[in-house]
Amino acid sequence: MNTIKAQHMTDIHNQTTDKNYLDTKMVVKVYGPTYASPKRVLVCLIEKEIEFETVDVDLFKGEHKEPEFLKLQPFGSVPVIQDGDYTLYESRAIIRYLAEKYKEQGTELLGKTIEEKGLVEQWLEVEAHNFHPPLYNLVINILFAPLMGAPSDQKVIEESDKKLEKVLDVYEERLSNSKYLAGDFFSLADLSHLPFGHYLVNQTGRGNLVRERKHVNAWWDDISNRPSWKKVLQQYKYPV
Ligand SMILES: N[C@@H](CCC(=O)N[C@@H](CS)C(=O)NCC(=O)O)C(=O)O
Repeated sequence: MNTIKAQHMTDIHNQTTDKNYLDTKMVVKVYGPTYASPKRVLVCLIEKEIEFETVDVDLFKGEHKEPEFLKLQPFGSVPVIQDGDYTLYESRAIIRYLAEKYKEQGTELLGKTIEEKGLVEQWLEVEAHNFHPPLYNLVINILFAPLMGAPSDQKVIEESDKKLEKVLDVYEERLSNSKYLAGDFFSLADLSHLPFGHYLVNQTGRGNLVRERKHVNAWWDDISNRPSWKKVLQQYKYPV
């Protein structure tokens, strides 16, 4: 990771690469900001108004498999965060940690009552286990395989399309009854859909899966137009 470029973000708006400032002030450090899963963490940090800096990790050069990086994340994937001497990986674990640790500031993302919190957790799990896997397969086979000179698996693409459509039918039903997934408030559950939802709508040629479902479409327009997400898109370009 010799090519690491540290960027410090102050109060969302101002970026500086002032090394002295970095040395004196301890802020949350996020590894791999250009990739999708780390963007789950970035948008959460911005919603929570937490100061952070980013460290580039080039997956195409294999930097995530280097010994130095594996000390932080033994499975060799991004994101990882360092909050002082505390290290954490797995993007959904990280956003839960940040939302809880900084619950007094920024957007409330966990829900207020036990029932709300339960629904936030439920839909976070749905995102991870129902929405994400077929979409991840589409992203790998449609976007990344050609980039790496690897063949795309048509069978996987077809199966993933079918699975994702069924998942989105459930979302349509849910979102016809509440503005956001866990209720009438934006939460971690909605936020968690942004990085790969962006690929779905804009990069895979499957925007219609969202657009043709009235309530899913309105929900996507709402969450993807949040200033926090727009800032992430503007400042940390996707590799594809
Ligand atoms: N479950 C992990 C998945 C992270 C993940 O898939 N990261 C991708 C980038 S979006 C990655 O590092 N891929 C390279 C690899 O796993 O070798 C999380 O949510 O943090």
